[in-house]
Amino acid sequence: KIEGIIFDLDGVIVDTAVYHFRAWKKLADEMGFSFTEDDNERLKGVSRMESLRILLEIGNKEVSEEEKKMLAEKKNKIYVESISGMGKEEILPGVMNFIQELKEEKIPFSLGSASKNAPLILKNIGLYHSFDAVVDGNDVAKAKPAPQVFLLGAEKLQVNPEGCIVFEDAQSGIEAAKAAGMFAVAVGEQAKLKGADYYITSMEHLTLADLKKAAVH
Ligand code: B16
Ligand code: MG
Repeated sequence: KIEGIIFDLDGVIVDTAVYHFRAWKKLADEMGFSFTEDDNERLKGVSRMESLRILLEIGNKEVSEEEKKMLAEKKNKIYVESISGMGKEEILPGVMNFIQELKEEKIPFSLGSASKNAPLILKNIGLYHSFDAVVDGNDVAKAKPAPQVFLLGAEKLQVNPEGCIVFEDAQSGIEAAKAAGMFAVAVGEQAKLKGADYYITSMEHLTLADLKKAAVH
């Protein structure tokens, strides 16, 4: 039985990955190394500081702790500016219909995002109050692939982890969902996402009936 649903934010509800990518790329450009969209795959679902660590590794740069802090702040400023103009129109296709179905069937749902900017984004797209609970990068000490972010979501929804279905677009997130003992739905290119229980290319055309069938196995 489906007790609750947990959505990742970036890449599932909205496509902010492209904004993250542009902001990190700007930093890389300024530091004089290339950073590609393929490189960016490694940053999806990963916390801000860990993303920076990976970026610096790609660029083969060693910087002081202080400089790291500065770089992370700089990236976030660029990022926050780019998401400030976001609105409802950026909600990905299929999301609103699916949420509507959940509401009709009284299945509670929460957000499970690594982003400290998640509340801001949800408010910008007008969905903050639709969620029964929001867990984001401000609430957890251990980022994905640690299960904490999703376990806290189940707790807040007052449901069992085994009854939860997680929608994720990142490898780290799928690993986190599996570590939490949940059913993991990968959203995106199947070849890039390993170990999920069910694969969809996007939220478009997804119905609760399909999901129920898939989750029974
Ligand atoms: P922030 P998600 C993640 O969100 C992004 O996928 C990841 O690229 C980003 O580094 C992370 O949030 C932290 O974001 O810098 O805004 O705190 O996919 O878990 O919703
Ligand atoms: Mg994501």
